[in-house]
Amino acid sequence: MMLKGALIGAGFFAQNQMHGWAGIEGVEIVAVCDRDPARRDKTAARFGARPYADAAEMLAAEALDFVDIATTVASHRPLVERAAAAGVHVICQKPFAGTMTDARAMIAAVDTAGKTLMVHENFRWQSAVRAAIDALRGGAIGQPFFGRVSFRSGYDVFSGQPYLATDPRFIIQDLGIHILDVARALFGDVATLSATTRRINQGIRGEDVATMLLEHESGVTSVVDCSYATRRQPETFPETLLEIDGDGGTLRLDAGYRLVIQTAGEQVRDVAPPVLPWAEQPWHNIQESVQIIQQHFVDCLRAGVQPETSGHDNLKTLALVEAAYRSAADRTRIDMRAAE
Ligand code: NAD
Ligand code: 89V
Repeated sequence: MMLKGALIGAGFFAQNQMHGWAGIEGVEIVAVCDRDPARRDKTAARFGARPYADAAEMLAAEALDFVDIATTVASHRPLVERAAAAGVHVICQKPFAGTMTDARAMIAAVDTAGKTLMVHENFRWQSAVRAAIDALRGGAIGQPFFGRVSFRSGYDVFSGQPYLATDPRFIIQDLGIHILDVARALFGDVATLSATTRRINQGIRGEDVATMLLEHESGVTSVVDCSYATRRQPETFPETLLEIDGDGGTLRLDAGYRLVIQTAGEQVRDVAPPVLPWAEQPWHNIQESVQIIQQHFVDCLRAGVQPETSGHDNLKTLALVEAAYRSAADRTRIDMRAAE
């Protein structure tokens, strides 16, 4: 059966989501909603969907199976609650919520409606990152005991996403959230977290460097380090680099999408993502993961199972974000069992 969806928020990143949907069998995006007339009309015309200025009007007029919310965080709660009241499944972009209270309210609304809620937390679905996750889960280096999950760049993200320069919170809320989620996908849930933050670029409002130390319930200690103030060659945006030690060997995801596994011998794999026909370097890595997470959502709906990054799951990633800001401000180590 064809699934009918609608996009809410037709801005910078949503174009990738529309391209992604166009490549997924059995899904049709029939409507596009944005308050900005130029954005909604352009996106609707480009992808052959009906344009709407108002989400409530669209939900009343269209017979939808799901909505894909691609607005920034401030509008997520009213939009998710409205979609839940209309009885449709929901995908919502990260950061899912600005507070744990908002996150819990959205989860409860969709649960009450008996529908599925997935947070568009796509970094763990990047094919290179997924190759590392699969190798680790498959026991390639035995039991891991140390991990570094690292994203360091000097790329100008502000021209495409100007709000990143003016929001009071920057790198942990926007990017660290992905990297913390990858650490959870690799090493499991977190027992304690401590963090430091810095602002190197004085032209922005929030922090652009964050270094976090995580003790996982599995016994792994990981360092999650993020920077948009790192000028180096090669510029690795938007690659997440990994360094993992296990009792049977080491695994690295190196710059240039090189997966290196050293045990008795060495195995080197090129895990570079394809550049999809609509994608462009260097964003192709993220763009491919959009289509992969969308396919995961559709597969889960059809199978009647929860997506990996369901609302409930994402609460744990959001709690790490909150804990990192608190730890950096108070210079304390946060016990996550008390923080969720
Ligand atoms: P944007 O500002 O370019 O686009 C958001 C659009 O939503 C705007 O056109 C705005 O008019 C519209 N909008 C806002 N409230 C609305 C409402 N109530 N009803 C209808 N339309 C509304 O933002 P962006 O850069 O595209 O980012 C959107 C989200 O995507 C952010 O949460 C961002 O963090 C996330 N993002 C995710 C990734 C990723 O890889 N997962 C990458 C980039 C951005
Ligand atoms: O993926 C994201 O959420 C983007 C960026 C890579 C720029 O941080 O906002």
